Amino acid sequence: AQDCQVSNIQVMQNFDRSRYTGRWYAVAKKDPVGLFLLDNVVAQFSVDESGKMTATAQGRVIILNNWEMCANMFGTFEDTPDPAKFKMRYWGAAAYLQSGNDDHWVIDTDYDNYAIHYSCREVDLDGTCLDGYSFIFSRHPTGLRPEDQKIVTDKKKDICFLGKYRRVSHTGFCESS
Ligand code: AZE
Repeated sequence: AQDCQVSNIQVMQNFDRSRYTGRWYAVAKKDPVGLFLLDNVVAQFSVDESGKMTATAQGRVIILNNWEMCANMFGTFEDTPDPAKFKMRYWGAAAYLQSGNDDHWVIDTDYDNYAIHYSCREVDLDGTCLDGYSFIFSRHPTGLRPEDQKIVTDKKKDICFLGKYRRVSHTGFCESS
């Protein structure tokens, strides 16, 4: 099932954005090229009155000349024909933070414990992902439940990012800001 073609990646069936709302703790991440959220990454998803999905995210970053800070980020999601595939426009609370427009795919979630997110920024000529990132989220700040770990490992393989993740530590760095 893994030919690593971005266009063949299976996403969550019948994705329910309202069940996805609330707080998610990043427990692992696969980095893209360039600047990225380092650790202490927490995301909060909402659905507004009109049904549009929005999110905020926090995470430790190091910008410019080794300036360490907590990045407060915002994202708005544009729907696509697939309910689990979005376009995310994102920006920082401060102008010197990053902004952009990325794919935002929900690969799998049980809504109550784990979620696997995927974003390919650049598809290679052969159809595989040349530059992408992914977050493994948990509802629990302590990490994934043992029973969810195999599901997550299988999905990492399906999206061809197995072995490319790093653990995301939570030290409280962003809790005061
Ligand atoms: C994501 C999900 C919730 C909303 C947002 C997310 C992504 C944020 C970034 C932030 C990068 C910031 C940098 C600052 C210097 C996927 C966690 C906005 C990609 C690099």
